[in-house]
Amino acid sequence: MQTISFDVSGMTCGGCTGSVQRALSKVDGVAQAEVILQPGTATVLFDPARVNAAQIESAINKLGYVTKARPAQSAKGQS
Ligand SMILES: [Cu+2]
Repeated sequence: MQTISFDVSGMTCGGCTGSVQRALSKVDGVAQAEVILQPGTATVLFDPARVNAAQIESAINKLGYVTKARPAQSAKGQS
């Protein structure tokens, strides 16, 4: 399992985070997804043998949000 964090922009309320989270958890190979409204991040635990970062990213893009994977491997988004 691998963790990746994405910056997600365009989310404005809890409905947005909820739909991103639902979409991510439907992606085959994603074990867990945590979406935070402020500052707009999605942290995804996934199986790299079944899905890659680009596929996860496109699942977010399909909802209309702009996203970019963070280069850092470890998730430490709780400033
Ligand atoms: Cu919203």
